[in-house]
Amino acid sequence: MRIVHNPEHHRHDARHEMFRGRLVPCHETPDRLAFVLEALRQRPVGLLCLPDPVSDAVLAAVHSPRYLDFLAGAWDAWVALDPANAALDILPSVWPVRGFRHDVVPGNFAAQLGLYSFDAGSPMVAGTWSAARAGAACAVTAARAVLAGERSAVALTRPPGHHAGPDFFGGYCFLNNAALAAQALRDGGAARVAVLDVDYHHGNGTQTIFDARDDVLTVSLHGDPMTEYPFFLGHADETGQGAGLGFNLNLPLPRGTSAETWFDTLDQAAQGVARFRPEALVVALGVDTFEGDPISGFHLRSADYLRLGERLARLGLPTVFTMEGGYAVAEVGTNVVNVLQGYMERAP
Ligand code: Q9C
Ligand code: ZN
Repeated sequence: MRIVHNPEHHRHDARHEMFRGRLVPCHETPDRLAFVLEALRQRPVGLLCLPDPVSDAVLAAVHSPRYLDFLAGAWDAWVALDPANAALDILPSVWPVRGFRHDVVPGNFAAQLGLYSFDAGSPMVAGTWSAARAGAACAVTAARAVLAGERSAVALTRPPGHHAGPDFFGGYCFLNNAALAAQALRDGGAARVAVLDVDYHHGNGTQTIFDARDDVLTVSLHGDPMTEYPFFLGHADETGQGAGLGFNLNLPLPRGTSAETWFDTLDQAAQGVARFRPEALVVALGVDTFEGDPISGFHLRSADYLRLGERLARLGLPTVFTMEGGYAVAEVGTNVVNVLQGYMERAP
C-alpha cells in the first residue's frame, strides 16, 4: 500500500468557523493528520511517499477554470480589500440564491466568495491554496500508483475534498480529491470507476461532479440530509441525471444509527458498487462516523474500522483512499489506520 502524504497540509490552519451566530474554533485542524502519521509510525501498514506536482489541466478536468483562478488568487484579493484582512481568516457572508445570476462574476471579492461557496464554516488562510493543491497532487499520485500496479494507495491529506464541487467550496473542502483520483483512474484507462463515500456527511461535491456521467458511479452512506449537513443534497431519490441516471446511490441514515445498521447499509452500498463492475474503487474515507465525533451522530467504535477495511478489501478492486472528515482528533489516527490495516490483512 502506497501512502502519499501532503507536506503542505499544515499551511491550511484557520482559526474560526461561523456556527449558529458565533465564530467557533475550527474542527478541521492540522493535528488531525499529525495523529494519523503518528499512528502510522507505530503501525506501518504501507510505504510513505510524497506527491508529484499536479498540472492545471488535471485540476480542470474536475473544477472550472474560473473557480481555480479564484482559489489561486483568493488570499491576495482578500488582503487587497483591506490590508488589515491579513490578520483575519477569509469567510463569505453573502450568497446568490435562487433567482440571482451565477454567470456574471462580480468584481467585488466578497461577492466572488459567495458565488464560489455554500457555507460560512470553511475559512481560507494564506496557505490554503498551497495545501489544497498539494492535497490534490496526493490524490492524483495515489491514483497513478494504482494504475502502475499497486493494489492500493492512500491520499493522506487535508483539507478534505468531498464537499467541493465543480466550482464551489464548503464543508472544509476546496478541491475534490476523491473526484480527482476517480478522474485520474479513468484517464489512466479504468473504464468504470466507483466512488464509495463512507464519511458521516453526504459527498455532495462528488455527486454533483459526476451526476450526469455513467462512467463513474457515486455511492454515499451518510447522515440523513433532512437533519444533517450538508442539508440540501444527499436524499435517496437522487439517482443521477441524463446519461448518469442510475449511476448515483444515496443511502441516508438517521442521526443515532448503530454500528450494526451502518454495516448492513455498507453491504447495500458494496452490492451497488459490485453490480457496476468497476475496474477501480475510490473510497472517500471519513472517520466522523465514530461514536466520539464532536459534530456527527453515528456510533462506530475504533474496532469497527478494522471491519470496515476488511469489508472494502472484499470488493477485490484496486483501491485509492482519500482522507475526508473525522474530528475526534486524538482517535482519528487509530481509526484511519485501523481501516488501512483491516484492508491490508485481506488484500495485501
Ligand atoms: N459546528 C467533512 O466532514 N458543519 N466536512 C459543522 C459544526 C460542517 C464536515 C458544524 C461540517 C462539514 C469533510
Ligand atoms: Zn464529514
